[in-house]
Amino acid sequence: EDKALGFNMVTCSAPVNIAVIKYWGKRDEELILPINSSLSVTLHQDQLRTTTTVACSRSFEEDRIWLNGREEDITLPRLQSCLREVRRLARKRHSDGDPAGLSHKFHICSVNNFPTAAGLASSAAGYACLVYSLARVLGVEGELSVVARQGSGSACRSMYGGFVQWTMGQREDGKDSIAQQVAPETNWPELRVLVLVVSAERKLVGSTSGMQTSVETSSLLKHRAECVVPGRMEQMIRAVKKRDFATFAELTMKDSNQFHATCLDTYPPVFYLNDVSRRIINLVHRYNRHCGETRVAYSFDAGPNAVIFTLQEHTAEFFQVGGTFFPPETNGEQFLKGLPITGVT
Ligand code: 2P0
Repeated sequence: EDKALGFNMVTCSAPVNIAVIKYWGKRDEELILPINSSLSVTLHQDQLRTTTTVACSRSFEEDRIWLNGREEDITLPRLQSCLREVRRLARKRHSDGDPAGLSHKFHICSVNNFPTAAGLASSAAGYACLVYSLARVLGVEGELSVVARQGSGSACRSMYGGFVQWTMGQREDGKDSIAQQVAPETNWPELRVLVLVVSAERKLVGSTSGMQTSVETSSLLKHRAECVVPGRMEQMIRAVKKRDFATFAELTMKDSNQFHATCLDTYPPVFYLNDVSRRIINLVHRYNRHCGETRVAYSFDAGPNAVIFTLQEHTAEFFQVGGTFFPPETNGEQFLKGLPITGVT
């Protein structure tokens, strides 16, 4: 902070979250209000994360943003929503005193330590980090998941660590569509998350347009939102609190599968899984069957990359079965193709 120059700067980082009960479909595109609640696991800060530096100064002429070193368009409506909402909260908070740099403009630099838009929840970590950094630089505290949600739906869940639910809410203004922690990560220290990078390419159909087409055309999605997810949310929260891995794993895999089924039920259909993804699915089921209990679960988002959930005690064995570890910076496609990943007998 440099008061003379009116210059303030903060750097924050936010991790990616992986949904085990998936968000897919909006009832309000502008406010980003979902058609169903969802639940996720926030990864550890030193895994997949976004780091954002926000500088705010009177000497800046306009708001500007750089993503991974490249300047991007600040007029993007979702970016503008976040800037507007954080400034509004700052005005409310400082109405009685120091305007805390409200006449200032922002320069924002954001970097991911993993491939952007490859279906690895880059927008979740990105918008969570943006909103948190803006709030910090303006001295705003309190409930911020409502603001992060307006950047990207899944971003509201990255505002908290551990196990997080995003309640869909009932209100038209979205004030009750917020994220809350269900249990801290310390509730289940043995849980492990492995990300298998099958492809680091940008996805063909973005989540926003994919889910829009699903809402318009898929009757399975409507059934899922109304009849399946409410019960699954309750079961999942119970499983997390009890550390019941078998139930957690089964619900996680079924929910991932139903999400991809709604993509296939979308017209025209959207394909996110590829042959490698399907081989991983088979491997996990064969492995669990071979063990006589559910030790490993998979989950896939809007891309072919696999997220594996298991417990500490089974991690080493599953690595061995899978053949090797797939670090996020490698090209998993080449890596995986050469592996005997269906070699469980
Ligand atoms: C999720 N996904 O719950 C689900 C599962 C992808 C599959 O949230 O339009 O990038 O920005 O609200 O949050 C991806 O959707 O979409 C997503 P927007 P978002 O994690």
